[in-house]
Amino acid sequence: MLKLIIGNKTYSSWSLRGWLAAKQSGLPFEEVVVSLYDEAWETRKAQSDLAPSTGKVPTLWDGEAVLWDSLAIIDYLDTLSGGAHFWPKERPALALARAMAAEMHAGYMPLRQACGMNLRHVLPPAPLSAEVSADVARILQLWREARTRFGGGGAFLFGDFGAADIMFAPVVTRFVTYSVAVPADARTYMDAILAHPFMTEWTTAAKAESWVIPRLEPAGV
Ligand SMILES: N[C@@H](CCC(=O)N[C@@H](CS)C(=O)NCC(=O)O)C(=O)O
Repeated sequence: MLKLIIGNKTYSSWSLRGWLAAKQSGLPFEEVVVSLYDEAWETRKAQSDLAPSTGKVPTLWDGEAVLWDSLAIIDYLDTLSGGAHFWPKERPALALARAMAAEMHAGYMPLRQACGMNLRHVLPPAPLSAEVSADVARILQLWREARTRFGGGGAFLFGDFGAADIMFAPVVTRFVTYSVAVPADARTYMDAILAHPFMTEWTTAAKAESWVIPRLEPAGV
């Protein structure tokens, strides 16, 4: 059976992407949660199941095959599950979905640094830097473009839940955590993500965690 190693569900945005991909594949998998950055972490990350990724999660084992990195995991599981669960079929939609997923994977550093994923809090609105605001504006523009051109009346970016939604799901939770102001169409999309059964399963499990990683907690809370 597949084995997916992930970090704390409260904090680990890349793990959420890998886990959503495993769920979306429909394939059975064993889930192993490791507690990131605690006193045992340096030892834990050197163990044989995490050594290939140098301790990065998500890490996916498929027998002797191992891969890490959320986007690589999505593509591997897409292949393994028959190619029908992750990407839109039509080329213009496929092109935008792939470009959006890649842009998310490689970019938005100001947003990612200023607004780490933390499912424990909804913080009062606070001013965003110009760089973070630019990331937010770009994401909202891409969501609107995908849904307008290719949403086809479905609830997600390209109609059905897929790889692009998986990549942006932790952005949705960040917008909630940091009370980022969004227009109504974005809020509708965010609500669909938050209500997706995979997301409610993850957030319920996150709420049951007791780990606290001080450096990932907002100041003054
Ligand atoms: N590019 C990777 C990023 C993975 C990553 O940085 N994961 C973080 C947790 S969210 C991690 O493994 N941190 C542990 C460490 O760096 O020691 C992906 O797409 O999966």
